Amino acid sequence: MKLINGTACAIGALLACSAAGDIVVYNDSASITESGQEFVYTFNNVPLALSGGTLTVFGLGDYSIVPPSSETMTWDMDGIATDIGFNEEAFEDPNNIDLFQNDVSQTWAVSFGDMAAITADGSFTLTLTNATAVNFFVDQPDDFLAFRLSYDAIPAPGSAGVLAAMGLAVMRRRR
Ligand SMILES: [Ca+2]
Ligand SMILES: [Ca+2]
Ligand SMILES: [Ca+2]
Repeated sequence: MKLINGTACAIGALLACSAAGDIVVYNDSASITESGQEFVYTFNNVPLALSGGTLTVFGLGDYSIVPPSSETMTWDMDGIATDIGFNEEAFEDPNNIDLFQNDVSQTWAVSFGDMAAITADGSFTLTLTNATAVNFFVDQPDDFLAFRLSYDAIPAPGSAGVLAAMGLAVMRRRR
């Protein structure tokens, strides 16, 4: 799903709405299933970044920080930016971690340099991969993993920005 401008600003309480560019937001989510422990999202017609990005990954599942936990999630964008979650800030109560199911939410800042490199070719692929220790449990069908990426994009009339906007318009019409 793709949101632009006003919509993104309205729903993103944490987002600063800049007058300099267009805030673009990409988000999606998927259930954690027996075979679904890797989630690949590719976006095309992506406007060039004018700022660093903010990536939040959140979900519900068999994540833990209890040592020596290996119940982790790795995210990667185009092989350019990557990191591993979730740290103790991602848990509602780091001192009371459930063995099998926890709410998690962690936010990373992606540097301007990385965002510029990632968006330079007009597309990006975000991959979320659960460690093998993150189990699927039949009695936890509501387990999921989701993300939201936002950044300030160059509004470039007469150039790539317009082409990207046209692409978005086409995508929206197809819905
Ligand atoms: Ca566990
Ligand atoms: Ca790219
Ligand atoms: Ca486990």
